[in-house]
Amino acid sequence: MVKAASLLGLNPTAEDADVMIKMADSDGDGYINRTEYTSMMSQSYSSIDQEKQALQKAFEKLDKDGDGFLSTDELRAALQYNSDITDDEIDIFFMDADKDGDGKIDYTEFIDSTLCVSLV
Ligand SMILES: [Ca+2]
Ligand SMILES: [Ca+2]
Repeated sequence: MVKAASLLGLNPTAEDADVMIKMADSDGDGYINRTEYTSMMSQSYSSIDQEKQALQKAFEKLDKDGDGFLSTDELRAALQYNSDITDDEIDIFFMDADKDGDGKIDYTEFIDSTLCVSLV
C-alpha cells in the first residue's frame, strides 16, 4: 500500500497511508478491496495529471520561442520578477537544472529541478 503510493511519487508517511486507507475504505470494513483500491488510485492519478498539466503550461509559458527548451535568456526573463536575483544566481539555477549539461533545459530537466517549484 505505502509502496504503491510512493511509486506514484506521493511518498506518504505511515500516517498519510492510514488516512488514505480510511478515505479509500468506503465500506468501512478496515480493508481495501479491489474496487476501493482502483478508485483511490485513479483519484491519485488524476491529481498528478493536473499537476503535470500545470507544469506543462508553466514550461510553455517560459519557453518563449517555443523550441521545447529553456535557454538562459528565457530563464532570466522568468526570474526577473525577483529583482534581487543576480546573474550568478541565475547561472547556478540553470546549471543545477541542466542535468545533462547541453546548455538548455528540457521539460524533463525542468520538472526535476527546483525551478518548477519556485515558478509554478
Ligand atoms: Ca526556448
Ligand atoms: Ca539539458
